[in-house]
Amino acid sequence: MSVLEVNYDTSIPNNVDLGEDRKVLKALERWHPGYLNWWQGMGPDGFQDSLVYLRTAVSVDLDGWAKFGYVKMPEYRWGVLLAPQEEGRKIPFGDHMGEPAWQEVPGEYRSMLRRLIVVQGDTEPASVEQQRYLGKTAPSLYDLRNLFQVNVEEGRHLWAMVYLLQKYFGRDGREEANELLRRQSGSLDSPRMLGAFNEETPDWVSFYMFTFFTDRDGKMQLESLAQSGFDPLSRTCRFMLTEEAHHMFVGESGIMRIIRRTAEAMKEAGITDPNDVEKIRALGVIDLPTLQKKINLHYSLTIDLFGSEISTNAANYFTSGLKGRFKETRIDDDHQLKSTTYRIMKPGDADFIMSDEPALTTVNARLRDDYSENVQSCMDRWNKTLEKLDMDYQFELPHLAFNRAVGLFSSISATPEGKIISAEEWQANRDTWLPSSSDMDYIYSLMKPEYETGKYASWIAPPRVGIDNKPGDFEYVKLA
Ligand code: BYC
Ligand code: FE
Ligand code: FE
Repeated sequence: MSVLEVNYDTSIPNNVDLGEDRKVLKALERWHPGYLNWWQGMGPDGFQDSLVYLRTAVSVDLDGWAKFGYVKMPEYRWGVLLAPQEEGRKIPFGDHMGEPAWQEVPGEYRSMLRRLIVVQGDTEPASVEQQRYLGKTAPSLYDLRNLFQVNVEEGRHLWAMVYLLQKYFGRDGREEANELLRRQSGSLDSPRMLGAFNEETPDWVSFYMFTFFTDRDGKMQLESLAQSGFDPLSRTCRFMLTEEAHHMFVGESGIMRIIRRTAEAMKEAGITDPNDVEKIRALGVIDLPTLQKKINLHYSLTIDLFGSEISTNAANYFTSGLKGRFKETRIDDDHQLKSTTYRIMKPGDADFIMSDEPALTTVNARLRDDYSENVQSCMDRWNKTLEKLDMDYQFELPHLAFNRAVGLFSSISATPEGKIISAEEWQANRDTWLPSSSDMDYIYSLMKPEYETGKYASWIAPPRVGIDNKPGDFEYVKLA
């Protein structure tokens, strides 16, 4: 069997020789019932007996790694899949740069490494919990299938981190693995670890925004962890990234389809002003200003996930070789950052100032900037589409300082345009910048399920191509 193939003979599909690693296999088998219990209790509400046309990873060979077929979600084969080991891989940055990548946990960094793996692991089930009720209001079977694909893969991402904890961290790894099933998104006494993962994802616009913005934070963080000197983490993250692409596609194309549908309905009704919210809503579609408010919300929540702009945690992760920068190996510098600087924006007395800070303590800010650049280029595509559709409207990312709860900007109030204002003024204008309860009520009023094969809810256009090249009237989910 090629090293790229996945072994489906053990109870847990894997390409890490679990069949030979009885101790770890046993530990994972002991964790498995709790996971299934969590999936049934906190995963998609209903639909557990439906047949969903899902992809399952059967190989880590990037040409043809997945196979498609109807699966009942609880029977999905969640597996442990690592990208192939790179012969002679060296630690690419930090104090240990140039040394052979670690195949075992470096003792001196054990707790830092465990913390990173736990934080990463915590977000995966959190997102499934946040998306739990969306199936009830899916705009089509195609979208329902995409939701469930994302959900089972986030479940697999949890497995990926739990494997590292069980294999490399002994008893405390096992305890952490159990805790990952105990914390719950939005819970008052044991919430998920990071802010955005305790927010609600109450409707499909939120879902597309979440997969567009927040799964993209996932991509950026996984890219930096894929640089890790701890080779098993690097390999795990590299394979997770292949799945992540689809999650972001679901978000980006979802918003694009909403835009298309809105433009089409406006044209039919002869409405030319995108800000004529009332008339547009009367058509049963989502107006662009409301989408802009959703962008403001999800972007600001997601950039909080990068941590403080100036962070000694981040510097320590970097120096110890555990977490690198985006595309670390392609950056042309010393990869040690002992004497270089990075320019960041900071709040000044009345305005913002640019400041050169040590590059080492600003790696969070740099990753966030790389993220923002990526988001902007995708948003440019939405804006191009708006132009082509003759819509007199362009989306804009809000200023970095807008609506922040983490980092340098969290102590000030700023408008989306980046004007510093008083907290009172901010509150008084909140509903013009962020979705108000009536905006949310309107969106929610549109959330009626459309389960008929090949049909789509009134507020969203059909996709241009199906999943796995299936035709438009393909039955992506056979409801039980
Ligand atoms: N909320 O030095 P600081 C994904 C804490 S998404 C709450 O500023 P640091 C996915 C921080 O933990 C990717 N707490 O930041 C997407 C620290 O606490 P301690 C997930 C926060 O540590 C969609 C303190 O504040 N992966 O995969 O440099 C669907 C000071 O921290 C927050 C990762 O994040 C917050 N927003 O960086 C499914 C990668 N921000 O330690 C999945 C792993 C900070 O003092 N994690 N804090 O108690 C990391 O690299 C880092 O933990 C962070 C924070 C980048 C998150
Ligand atoms: Fe994930
Ligand atoms: Fe994801």
